[in-house]
Amino acid sequence: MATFKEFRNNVKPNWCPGCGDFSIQAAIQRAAANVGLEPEQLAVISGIGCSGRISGYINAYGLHGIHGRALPIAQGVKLANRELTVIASGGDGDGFAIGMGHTVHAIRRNLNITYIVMDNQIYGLTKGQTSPRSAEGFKTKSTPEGSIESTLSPLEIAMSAGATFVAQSFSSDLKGLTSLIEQGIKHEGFSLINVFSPCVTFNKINTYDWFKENIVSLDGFPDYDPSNRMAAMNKIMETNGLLTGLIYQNTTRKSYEDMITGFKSEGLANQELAITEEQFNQLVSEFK
Ligand SMILES: Cc1ncc(C[n+]2csc(CCOP(=O)(O)OP(=O)(O)O)c2C)c(N)n1
Ligand code: SF4
Repeated sequence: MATFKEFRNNVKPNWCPGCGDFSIQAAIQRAAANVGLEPEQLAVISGIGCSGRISGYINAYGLHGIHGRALPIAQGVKLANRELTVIASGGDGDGFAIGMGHTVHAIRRNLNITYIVMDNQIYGLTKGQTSPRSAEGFKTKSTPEGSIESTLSPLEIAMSAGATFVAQSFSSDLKGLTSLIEQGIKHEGFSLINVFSPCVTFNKINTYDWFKENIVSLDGFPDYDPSNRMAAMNKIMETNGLLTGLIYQNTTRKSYEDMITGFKSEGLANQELAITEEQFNQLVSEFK
């Protein structure tokens, strides 16, 4: 059985020292090992951003896609080969700005994919502009007088889009985050895990200390029932979206793959070719 070290490759991340994304990478590697995966059973598909580089830093199948398009690619991978465990990941800009249309529809489509958003509440790669997650009044180069747009609440949007698994974590909580990713991988449907991941270079407001002071952990609510949709929505709103833990899970709804009539359960690699080798070569030659 693979250990988390086998999910490492020899590419050195070029994230800034202290970036929250390092711990998210470690948590994905640990969770993959803990659920018993081998590297060839995992695909990590990412968008563009500092966070989007993650697919290149994990020893598994990977695709570093285009900005805001991690989810369409990840869904294609899953539909092509449902034997693969598919993790999609990227920044809050990637998933909640340019990619928001895909995020909402992937949530309601409910394919068996784990989507990990590395939420630093800013655009890191492009050197510090506001993201939809930035607070009102947040000053950046693109908003020198402070952002005048309201902050988007991905958890509320996910709940109203019919999400079957909604969780939130903090990159410093390696144990809690690893456990949530394991639960997300095991969940039979789409799991959204939003992870606060401080950008130490450009976001001087939402720092490690800021998150530590403001996060509200569900560990403090032993009677909380994550199957109660109304309670989940209330708790998200009560805590101004700063709640961490497994917030909502619906285990009764089937995944998209399980509802398509005639969908092949075996991965493509294990299926007979529907065309002859000659026809296949002819097809390939048309792309030369
Ligand atoms: C289609 C397209 N539009 C814009 C960009 C420029 N761009 C690259 S990354 C990025 C946002 C980065 O922020 P986020 O997704 O939150 O990731 P982070 O770098 O903070 O991890 C933008 C706007 C792009 N690469 N492609
Ligand atoms: S700019 Fe911010 S998000 Fe990007 S690597 Fe540096 S700390 Fe991380």
